[in-house]
Amino acid sequence: MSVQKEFGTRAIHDGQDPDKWKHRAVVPPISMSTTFQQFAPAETAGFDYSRSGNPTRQCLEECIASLECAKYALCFASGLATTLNLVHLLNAGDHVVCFDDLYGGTNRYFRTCAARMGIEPTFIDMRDVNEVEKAIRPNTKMVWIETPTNPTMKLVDIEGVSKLLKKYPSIISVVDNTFMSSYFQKPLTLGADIAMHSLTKYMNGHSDVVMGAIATNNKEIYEKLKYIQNSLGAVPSPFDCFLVNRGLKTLHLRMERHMENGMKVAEFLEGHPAVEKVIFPGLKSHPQYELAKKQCSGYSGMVSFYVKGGLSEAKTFVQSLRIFLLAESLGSVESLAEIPSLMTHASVPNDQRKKLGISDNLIRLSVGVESIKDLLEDLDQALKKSQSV
Ligand code: P1T
Repeated sequence: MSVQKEFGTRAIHDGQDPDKWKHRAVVPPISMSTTFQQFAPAETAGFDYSRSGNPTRQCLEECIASLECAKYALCFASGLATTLNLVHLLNAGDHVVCFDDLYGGTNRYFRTCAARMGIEPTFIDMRDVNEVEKAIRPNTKMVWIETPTNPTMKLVDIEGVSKLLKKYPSIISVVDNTFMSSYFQKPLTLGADIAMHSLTKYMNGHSDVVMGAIATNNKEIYEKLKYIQNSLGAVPSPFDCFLVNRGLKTLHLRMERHMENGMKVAEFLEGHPAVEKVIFPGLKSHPQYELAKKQCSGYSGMVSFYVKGGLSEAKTFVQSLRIFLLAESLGSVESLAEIPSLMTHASVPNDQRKKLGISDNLIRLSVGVESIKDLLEDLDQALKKSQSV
């Protein structure tokens, strides 16, 4: 029998033992001090300088490690700062195999900044695991997976890729777990080396912090990344760590409601005359529905769909919404809608966007935890308006 406590208990307690603090505070104090008094030179009570380590950050890192079933976790100033730190595990001349359908900012980072530093990315469709093997070169050192992808909700078989990579021990696999959160998907138990997050999204869940994290069971990778975390210095503030810690305490509750609402929205859209096609891994019509059922324990509130028509219908739809807010980002309690081709994925080159299915009538919804009746009524009235242009 496992002595591991269940997810909701770990989210509320792990890393936050009141015995850690002098007054046994139930809520971890926000340790704003940038520096820590030493007993003697280089003799500390565990912390010396807040970039290198901070008590509030440590609480959060321990909690995230527990939620990802990992031994170690590290937090960074944003999701993209996390990506940057991970790429610093590599050397100029190394090659990275990336899923071709990534968050626009990750795609841009690999194509421009990382490429300028001598890191060579290749973008492939990883829905077929065999394509990963075909893309591997003698200098391949990292495989970058995002699943489900942002915004077209394609899936990668994490276990399949991890099995394949056993033949290539010098290649590190990274799974961007942002869309599922630690609650619905555990990349490390499926064999990945590193799970990464934009904590900005579901993990924090309240649209008030930008932050990222990694989790791993590999001590060597952890130690290298801890060194890089301190050397690059893109660390989050203690106040933000406190907020994410608080957000995590309701992650399991929020995700259940996001899934329930997401499912109802997806089903509603699938039957709506103004909708061309819906993409949601929890729908039987999703081409990778079986894989989603196998590797995730649920679905988030991310629903993409093609509205009938083109850019003008899409614009009318998002501008007619009254409860869904027209905004980038995702994974928070409030519902958001956006047009990826103009917003989150505008930096992806036009021909690549076309190939990936990010056309001007693609809408991405982040379904929040509001009352479903109001959300469906809102979508219905905006869809009707979109067709009357
Ligand atoms: O925004 P930041 O915390 O730096 O995280 C980057 C990031 C990484 N990975 C995924 C899957 C993401 O979706 C993001 C950020 N995405 C948005 C801002 C968005 O609206 O899609």
